[in-house]
Parts: sequence; C-alpha cells; structure tokens
Amino acid sequence: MISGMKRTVLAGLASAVMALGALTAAVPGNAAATSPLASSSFVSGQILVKFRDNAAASGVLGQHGLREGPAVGSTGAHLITVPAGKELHLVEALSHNPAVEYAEPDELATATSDDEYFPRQYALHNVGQAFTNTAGTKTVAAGTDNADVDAVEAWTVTTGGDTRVAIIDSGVAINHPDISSRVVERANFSDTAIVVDEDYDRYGHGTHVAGIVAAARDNTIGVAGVCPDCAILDAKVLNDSGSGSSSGIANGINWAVSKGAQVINMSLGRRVSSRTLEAAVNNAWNAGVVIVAAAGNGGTQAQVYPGAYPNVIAVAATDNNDMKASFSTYGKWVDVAAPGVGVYSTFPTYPFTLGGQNGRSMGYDIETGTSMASPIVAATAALVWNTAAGTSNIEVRKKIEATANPIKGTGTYWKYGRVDACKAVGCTK
Ligand SMILES: [Ca+2]
Ligand SMILES: [Ca+2]
Ligand SMILES: [Ca+2]
Repeated sequence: MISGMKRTVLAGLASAVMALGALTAAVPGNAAATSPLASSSFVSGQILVKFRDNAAASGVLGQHGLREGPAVGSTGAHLITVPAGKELHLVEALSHNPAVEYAEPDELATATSDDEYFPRQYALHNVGQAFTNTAGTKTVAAGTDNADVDAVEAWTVTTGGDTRVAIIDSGVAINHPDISSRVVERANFSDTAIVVDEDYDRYGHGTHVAGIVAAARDNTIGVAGVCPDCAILDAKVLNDSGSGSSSGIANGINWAVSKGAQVINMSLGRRVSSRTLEAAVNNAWNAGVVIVAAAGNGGTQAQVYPGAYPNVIAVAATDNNDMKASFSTYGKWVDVAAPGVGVYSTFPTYPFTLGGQNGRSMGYDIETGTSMASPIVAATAALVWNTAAGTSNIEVRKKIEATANPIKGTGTYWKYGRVDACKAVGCTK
C-alpha cells in the first residue's frame, strides 16, 4: 500500500513537472518576414534625418506624410517620428532625395550587454523585436516596446552581488561556458545516480532555469541572466525525465537554507499538496528566504503546489506583448506574472531530454512555460536583496509585488501585475 501511494505521488508530480517545462505549442511557429536582426537593432517609430538645407525639410517630409522633428543636439540631424515598421522603408526613400544629406535608423547602442543572443532576450529588454530560435526554424513575432521587466535599467542599481539563489530543479549542466561558473554549490536529491558530469542535467530544464537567473553577462557569448552576478545553489531534485518526489524536493529546500540561500526558485509543481513539502517551504520562509514558484501550465485556475502555499510567490506567464500566455495557470491565488513565452537561456552542451522533445538546440535556445517566468521573478528578488529594501524576505516580497506593473488581466489572472525589476530596485527610467 505504501509503495502504491508512492507511485501515485511520483506519477502525479511527474506529469505536472513535465507540463511546466515541456510546452511548445505556445511559441508562434510561423515564419515572419521581418529579419530579427534588423528589427532588433533600432528604435521603433523614429528615424534620424539630416537635410542639406533645413528649409527643404518640411516639404520633403510632407511628401512621405511625415512632420518635422526636434534637432538632435548640434549634430544637424533631426529625430523624425514615423509609423512603426516603416523605419527602414522611409530611410531608404529619404536617402534618395537630393535635399537629404543622410537618413538612418535610430540604432540601439545602449550599454546593455554584448552577449550574442541578448537582442533576443525580450524579457529583459523589449524593443518590439522579432527573433528566431537558435536553429532559425521558429520565429517569435515582434512584441511590444517595454513589455519586459526592464532588467537593463535595474542593472544600473545592482547586478546581484553574489546573492545566493537556489535552483530546485533537474540540476545545472557542468562545464557550460555561460552558467557553470555561477554555481557555487551543488547536491543531488533525485533518483538519478551521478556517475559522470553530464548526469547533473540530462533533462535540460534546470540548466535553462539557472541561466535565466544568472548567466554571465557581457562575456560576448550566449545570454545574460536577470541577476548576472548572482550565485547559484544547484539542488538537483528532478531526474532525467523531469520527475521527483516530495521528499527529494523538501530535502533540496532544507539543503538550500543550510547553504545560505536568500532566494529559492521552484519551476515545478503538482495539483496535490504535500504536508512535508509545505513544512519545508514554511521552514525556509521562517529562516528568511524568499520563495518563488511556477503557477503551472494547466491553463485553468486550479491551484498548483508549492506555488499555492501562502509563503510562496506564484508566477504566471506572459508573452512579449504583456498578454497572459494561453497555457498559464491563473487566478486570484497567483501573485505576479513575468515573461514565459520564447524565453532564451542556456541548455546543456550535450544531448538532453527537452532538446529531443521540443526540438531545442544544445548550448542555448528558447523555452516556454511558467517554469521560465518563475526564475525571472526569483532573480528580481535577488536584485532587491541588494537594495535598501533588502532587509528581510517580507520586505523583498512586498517590494516585488507593490512595484509590479498592473498590466491587463491584473486582479483576475494574477493579483499584483507583471514584475518590474527596475521599479523593484528603485531605479529611474
Ligand atoms: Ca524596457
Ligand atoms: Ca553571456
Ligand atoms: Ca502563493
């Protein structure tokens, strides 16, 4: 009877956990005509034009249905408002006019991050860019300016200061050039035997979640984490197929607390509550840890644990237009939202289960789910720990919830809004 119950528990958890990480249908698969590079490299809705004779400006612009705009300092160029999507077309047309010395897009040269895939990380910095997956076989259609958590702006205040974030998941790949160096401690509570290094994450989920939190920023390769100077505590509780037990997860939580975790992320869950899991969560909260978990991918209001426990921040998923993802679990019990559709991050550099299931590339690729939204919030909590509000887990949680952007659906799909890292750390935009 005991073993039978155990099997039931394991099966329930496995399906729920698989569902959190294994969604593909929500990523738009249609190839858009827009070149991802072109659309990601300049500011939408404006171009720069310098006239040979400013007296001709009004007439030339009028031919294209445009109006004069303000001078850009003493450069002689003017900033002209144009319809979004027409920037390159109008630059081309105006360049051929003899009265125009030059016309160019307003290129984005912000001090953001030189990481190869950073322009695809709309969750951190959304300029309305479209982008593809690593293989170039799927396009995520252009989103909306600033449907993001403003991580770049938040970094002007803090980049994390070695704050310890525990990733309770399928493990973090060893020897990954963009995330492994951020892992300060690791332990295995899953039923996977670790024989060689690759056994630490053959599923791929934990490596992706860890990269969302703390991938190395500004090292030219890969992606940048929301909290790029955070330290990762890698608690492997899920096996190669993404399933784990309540006892394993509880042990992972206890270990994380003992290792000084200030934030715990759990991109996992199931419909059935566990008194052991809840006790571990409450002990961690009482020890001062901020605890964040995925709301689930059921597309219903059904509560998922551990996210539904009062001491856990439950996170729903939005897309690059600040709309609720269709698959995201929602409801008044869900606390906040964060981007969770087509989120770029690290994957193992060797074959892994999610790669085969969802067609993801080795090294780096997109993944979709509330599993991807949760670590964005966990990383934001880690950033807040490095500010004046970082006096206790109560204050950090309060700051994240109070500064969330009340996007459409707030009050229905989630209580507080889509998390805003910039406002959470008190930066100015
Ligand atoms: Ca932004
Ligand atoms: Ca990087
Ligand atoms: Ca909760």
